[in-house]
Amino acid sequence: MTIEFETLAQAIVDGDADTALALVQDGLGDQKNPDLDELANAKEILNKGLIGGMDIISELWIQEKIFIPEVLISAKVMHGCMDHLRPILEASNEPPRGICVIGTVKGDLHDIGQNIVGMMLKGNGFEVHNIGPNSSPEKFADKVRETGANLIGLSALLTTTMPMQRESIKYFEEEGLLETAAVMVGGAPVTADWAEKIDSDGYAPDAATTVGLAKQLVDDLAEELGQVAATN
Ligand code: B1M
Repeated sequence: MTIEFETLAQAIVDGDADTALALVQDGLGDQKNPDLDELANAKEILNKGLIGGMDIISELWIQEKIFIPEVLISAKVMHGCMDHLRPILEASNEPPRGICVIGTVKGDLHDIGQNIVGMMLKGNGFEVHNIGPNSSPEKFADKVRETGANLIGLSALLTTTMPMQRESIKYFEEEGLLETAAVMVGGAPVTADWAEKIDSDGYAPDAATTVGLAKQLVDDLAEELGQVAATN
């Protein structure tokens, strides 16, 4: 028997932490889909249950049927559920195929999407340093220098904070960081056109696509720098 994803999504919408957590635990345990391995199962719970719930929240907010306090409660339940999926989604025994500093740009407090992207990158062999929401260009730059990162991920969820992606890229350029690191951008209002306009190296619309983009960017960079690119 597998868990009801609609019930899980509804528990996220209702801010019902007990039900949501119980369903996630069921989905990872006794009631997991027998046709899927542990990782595929965790991805299914994330995509169909948790992100499904946040999609409903977005719709209800647009329609002004719910307000910020309800959204915050749902976001908290989502974070609690993600804590249970994190160890599975992030598990990887390979040497890192790239080092990524990821965060949401200054002025922007949304962190659910970038946390998911960070988890997926970790699970696909990247060393990930998630510096969280409201991160200034200086904070990104410090972390890149400290970790020797070759990939920077800038998330923005507001049209008013998208220009901070451009500001951040300009700052990294001035600081000479872009000679050894590529920048990718994402977030609900971000588009491929915008990414090109602000001289980002790449854009991805969702976490799954970001993994492929990240691999491509570090391989291209390695080639440019005359290093041996990772395969796959
Ligand atoms: Co905010 N909010 N919010 N909010 N919020 C939006 C973004 C909004 C579209 C809602 C709406 O009005 N329809 C709207 C923005 C409108 C606009 O700019 N055009 C909005 C607004 C207006 C605001 C406030 C200004 C509200 C206010 O105070 N009046 C305020 C801003 C605060 C601030 O940041 N300074 C605000 C506050 C909040 C909460 C704090 C209540 C809460 C955030 C809680 C948290 O994150 N801890 C919140 C939420 C939850 C949302 C919505 C409902 C959901 C966002 C989310 O988590 N989605 C959102 C509605 C929407 O997006 N349609 C909304 C689920 C998540 C899995 O998706 O983040 O898109 P997403 O991430 C995806 C992809 O985009 C991509 O991969 C992820 C996984 O597939 N991706 C990347 C993300 N980052 C990436 C980076 C990459 C690559 C891919 O490479 C680096």
